[in-house]
Amino acid sequence: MCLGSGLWFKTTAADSDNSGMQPQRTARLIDDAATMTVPDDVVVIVPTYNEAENLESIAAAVRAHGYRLLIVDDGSPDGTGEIADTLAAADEGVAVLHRRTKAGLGKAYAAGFARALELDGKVLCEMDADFSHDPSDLPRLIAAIDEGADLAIGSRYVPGGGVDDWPWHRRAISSGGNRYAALMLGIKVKDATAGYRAFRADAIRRLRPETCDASGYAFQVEMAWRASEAGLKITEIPIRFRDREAGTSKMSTSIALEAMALVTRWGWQRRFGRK
Ligand SMILES: Nc1nc2c(ncn2[C@@H]2O[C@H](COP(=O)(O)OP(=O)(O)O)[C@@H](O)[C@H]2O)c(=O)[nH]1
Ligand SMILES: [Mg+2]
Repeated sequence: MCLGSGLWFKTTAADSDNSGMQPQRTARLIDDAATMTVPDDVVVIVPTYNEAENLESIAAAVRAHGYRLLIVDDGSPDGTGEIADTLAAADEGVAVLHRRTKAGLGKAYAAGFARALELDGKVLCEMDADFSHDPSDLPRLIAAIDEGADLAIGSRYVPGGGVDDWPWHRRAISSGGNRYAALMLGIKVKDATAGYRAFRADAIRRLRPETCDASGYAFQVEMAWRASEAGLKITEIPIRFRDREAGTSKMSTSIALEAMALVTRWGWQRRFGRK
């Protein structure tokens, strides 16, 4: 495990602008509540496994907003980790967490959250590397945190949200998984499997993702469940989810089965009181 880049910068582009204009940070603190998130407070965590074709453009899209980027790569054999190191070397707003082997999306996020807290992120986002999550939706998720949410979920299943160009079997897994999770766990969230999220840092400290059971995509359900059990404020923001254009999906039968088995187990534990 090593970091591709050393220090994070703590100023925004506007802060270091010596053109005589008011720095953006100061202007916003005067205009808004003192708790208003500035771009440098945000760490967008992007897990990668074989995303060489997508990484440079997704990194550019995140950095264009001024948000910090943390790439969590699980030893991708296609050179994604090396691309991440090059990006981090050229930009101190980009960091890389290298993990030796592919251990699943959930474990990658748990490690990423721990690192993002060490880096003093105030709002921690989850986003896929493949443009299924449109980076231009990030400000809406972060605005929901500023408006009081502890967790903002980019949701496909609230009015205005949806899925474009997914094959029928992926739609079935996604909507069936959501309905099953709602039934077994009593979660009110409409899109509990969504992987596009923003968390207030305190919410992550409370939810302790490093103690989650799930290794794969069930991690998203587990975190939504924990958040709802903890009484955190969850806001769903409509998003259009698009199928990836480059690279291949890592969704597999074993990942779907892990999710199904875990949700079933949690549901039984919930009903019969064993934790
Ligand atoms: N680090 C890491 N990233 C992963 C792993 N599995 C998936 N990802 C990443 O998680 C994101 C979502 O995966 P993807 O294959 O697009 O899933 P799909 O959109 O459900 O088909 C992508 O950025 C992947 O590269 C993993 O085991 N480790
Ligand atoms: Mg994807």
